[in-house]
Amino acid sequence: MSTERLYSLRMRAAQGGAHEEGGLHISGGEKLGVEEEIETLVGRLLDKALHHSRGTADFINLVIERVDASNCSVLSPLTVSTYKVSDYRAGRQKAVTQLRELSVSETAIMNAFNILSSAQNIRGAILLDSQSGERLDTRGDRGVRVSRMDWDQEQYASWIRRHPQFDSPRIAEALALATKVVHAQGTVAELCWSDDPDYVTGYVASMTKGYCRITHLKEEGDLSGGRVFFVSPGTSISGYVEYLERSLVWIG
Ligand code: PML
Ligand code: MG
Ligand code: MG
Repeated sequence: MSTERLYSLRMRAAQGGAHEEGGLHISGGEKLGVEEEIETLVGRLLDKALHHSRGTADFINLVIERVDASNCSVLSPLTVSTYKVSDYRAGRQKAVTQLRELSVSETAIMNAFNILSSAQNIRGAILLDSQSGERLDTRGDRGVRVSRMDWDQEQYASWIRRHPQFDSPRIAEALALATKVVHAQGTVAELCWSDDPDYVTGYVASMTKGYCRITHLKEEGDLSGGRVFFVSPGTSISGYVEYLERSLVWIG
């Protein structure tokens, strides 16, 4: 675990100009690393931005910020399970059942599916009240960008040795994000599927059920996707967003 001269790296890439000028969101990524790792991490983020199934980026925003390494928490990755389903309809039904079991209301579930299946250009997460289903953030297409979390590299190597079937940067990144999100005070569950047209597996994450992958949550070729966080009624949204965007979390 790195404790000195630690940097947060945040990338977002778009096509057709910057996101704020109407460009199409291509990809985003976040990493933590010490000074000597920055070049490598920047390389990985640029590679992700420039070789993407959503298109070729012509706008890349990369922010590298020194962060206070003394103030961090360490979270164990959520337990991962995979539900194999034959198509996205069965997958969505599975996700609905899980969200119901987590006491997310029918309205909130319906709103989440409507948002994710029509969203083609949201780069962060949408916050929904887990009971009323109302949208709680005021970020528009920007959404809430969870950052300042990453795997401890040694812990990741050991985790992968125990879970070789999950050896992919995409799963590593999504699991790190979901682990941070689920530990935020106020999170009831997260529902996610990728906005990449060639990746149809998504997940429902929660404290009680862990990270439950569902092999189909959309059809191949579909550009829709993103993340919805279901939040308990009465949660302070400014504190919630502050934790997701600013607090430092090592996964391991
Ligand atoms: C993404 O690609 O942005 C999200 C991927 C979510 C699912 C990853 C997995 O297969 O567990
Ligand atoms: Mg993404
Ligand atoms: Mg994506």
